[in-house]
Amino acid sequence: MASDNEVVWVTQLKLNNYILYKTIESPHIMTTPLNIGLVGYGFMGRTHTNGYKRVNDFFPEIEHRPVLKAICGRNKENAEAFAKQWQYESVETDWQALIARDDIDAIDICTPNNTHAEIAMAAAKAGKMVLCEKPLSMNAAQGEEMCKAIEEAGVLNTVWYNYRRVPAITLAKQLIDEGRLGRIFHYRANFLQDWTISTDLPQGGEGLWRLDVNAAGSGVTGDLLAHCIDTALWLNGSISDVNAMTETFIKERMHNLTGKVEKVSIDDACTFMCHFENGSLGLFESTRYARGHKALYTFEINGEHASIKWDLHDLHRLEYFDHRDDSLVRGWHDIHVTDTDMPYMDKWWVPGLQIGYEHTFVHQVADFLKNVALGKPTSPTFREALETQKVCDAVLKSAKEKIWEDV
Ligand code: SOE
Repeated sequence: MASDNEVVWVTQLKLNNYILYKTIESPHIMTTPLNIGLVGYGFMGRTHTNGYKRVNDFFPEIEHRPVLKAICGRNKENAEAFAKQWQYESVETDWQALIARDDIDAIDICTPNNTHAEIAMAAAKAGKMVLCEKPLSMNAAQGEEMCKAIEEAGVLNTVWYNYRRVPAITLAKQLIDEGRLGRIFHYRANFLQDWTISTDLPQGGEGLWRLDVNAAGSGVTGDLLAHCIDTALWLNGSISDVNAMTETFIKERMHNLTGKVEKVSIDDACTFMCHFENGSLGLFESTRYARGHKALYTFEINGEHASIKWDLHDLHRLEYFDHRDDSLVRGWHDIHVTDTDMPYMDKWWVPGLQIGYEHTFVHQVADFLKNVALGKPTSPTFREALETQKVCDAVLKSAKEKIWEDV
């Protein structure tokens, strides 16, 4: 057994593209603790915490080791239950008290969107590193304030657009950057869900704040299309202008916080088209009313030489068609992104064995920690995530005013 200060090194022997894992005990390798204070114990609190817990096991070369110092949530009982389940050392019920603590290095924000700005700016002012769940802010103006605060304080930061770190998507980025697709003509993305179709579903409060415009800022635009936009900006560059339509299918819902039936002001569905600055055309659709779809995030990119397709329900595969292939075998290649030369995959199992959704958060923690050692922020930074916010604002304005809107 390795002692606390020892790390079990995993060495890899590469044989015919097949990796054999051999576990040996290393001499004492000291890691530097990085004390995490996480605000919010919901779904995202769990995904991030899992990332912190797993990262050093699978990325043993990383110098920093996240320590689950404190979980913060308004409901003491829930926060304590979360601390017990996930092994946080302490509990806070006031995020300001958390930020005031000297033993916290990084604040991770997993609370509803309307609280991101206040917590992030206070954390930056106190000199803490800030990791913020997506979307960055309620709107671009608020996002700009957040960027200024972070930059003025000079603290390390990142925004959790986790899908960038699905190995198949990272591979797509690599193929595009290598120029394999040639000139890009089309970018198409969807994010379809069906969980808000019932008229009985209330809005507001824990779990359902995504339906409350005062907590979420917008509906599917900020929640789901924001993911599609972040990936698109990363893979295909800036968007110059948009033309959108939105719909709110269920106009009133009981509000959990007031107990009254109130107007629903979020967008239940949003479709937009756009021009990218590289000359390609974009088409995006998102809804929570696509019966049968739980989290169908897909995109397709069509270039002069080749096309790429990806689907979250099959996230470890990348579909690739290259017109330059010999015509007798030309067709869609189904790349099973599990070989050890694929992004991040040398850290996991043997070729053919895939990883999933939770690993994207482990990867983001790993990249964040590597950059902490270098003193660099991690992409997407607050400033980069602000670009997504600007597109969301333009989309919502275009839909409201029925016009083309510049980003
Ligand atoms: C909404 O249902 C949601 O949980 C989003 O908030 C996440 O960002 C997305 O990844 C999955 O769907």
